[in-house]
Amino acid sequence: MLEKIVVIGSNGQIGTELVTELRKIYGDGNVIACDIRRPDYDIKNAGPFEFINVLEKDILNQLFQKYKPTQVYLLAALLSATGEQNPKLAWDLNMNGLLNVLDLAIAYKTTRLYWPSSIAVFGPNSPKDKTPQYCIMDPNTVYGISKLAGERWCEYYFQRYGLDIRSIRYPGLISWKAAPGGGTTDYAIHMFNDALKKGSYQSFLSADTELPMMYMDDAIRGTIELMDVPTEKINIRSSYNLTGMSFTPEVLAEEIRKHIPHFKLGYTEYDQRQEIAASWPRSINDSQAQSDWNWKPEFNLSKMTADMLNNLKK
Ligand code: AKB
Repeated sequence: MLEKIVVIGSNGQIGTELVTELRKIYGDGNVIACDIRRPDYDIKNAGPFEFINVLEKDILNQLFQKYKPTQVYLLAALLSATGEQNPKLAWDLNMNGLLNVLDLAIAYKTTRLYWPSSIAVFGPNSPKDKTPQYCIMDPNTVYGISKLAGERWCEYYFQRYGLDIRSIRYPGLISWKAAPGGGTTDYAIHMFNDALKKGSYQSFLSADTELPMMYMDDAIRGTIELMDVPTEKINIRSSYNLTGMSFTPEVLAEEIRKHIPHFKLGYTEYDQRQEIAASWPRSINDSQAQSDWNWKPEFNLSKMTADMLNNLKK
């Protein structure tokens, strides 16, 4: 079947790399990049682009009408740190954006829908180590609340309308191609950039704050793999736990020092992002993804660090 793929939120950290990868697989003309902002990355002329605000349902309807997408990726969202600065907007965008797309996916018989969730669905009373797929979930950020509610809506649309929806609870994503967008785990990316530019970094998370992370190459590969898995193999319609590695700022700095021996790590005064990070898991159990669709990360801390520094240097 000829695929027509719409990616909403294509200019963000994930979208930038996902669109490039999907275009390699399905052809430039079959992947429609959509965002509220003009794209400023290298693929802007490679294929179709549409200005879309996911909250404008009429315009969104015209998009579905025009392309009749077989697959939709909905990436537009406010992340944890930015969400806390504007909780109502975060709820509106993350929740109503999803509901708009869910309805249109039903109306236009979209074959598959991808929507990302996050480790932010876990909260202070969730188990911190090897956090399982199912456990207490009491998120205390508006981002986490919206992702948990979104997961319930996804499962509801699957059960009630048979919509083939697939989702991953991303850990912190590390990448060099596009800037990260207002998350708590972004400190790690800033550390790489500052290590190269200044030889030092002031972390807003404390030395021993351990968080689950993943290199973008693994995240993109995992996402496309999940979308390709036969329907009957998907046992989770809320969102799959997934992880690549876990580390603290101190451990990441040690790894960076193997390449930049003079690198110095300092710490800032109190930052609200410390509280957000403290409410999240230290590590994730992704055994369900391993058994359902053979998930396996390719990047560990040392391979990721070498690749990040190598690419950022260029
Ligand atoms: C964030 O830090 O908000 C995101 C996430 C973990 O979903 N990177």
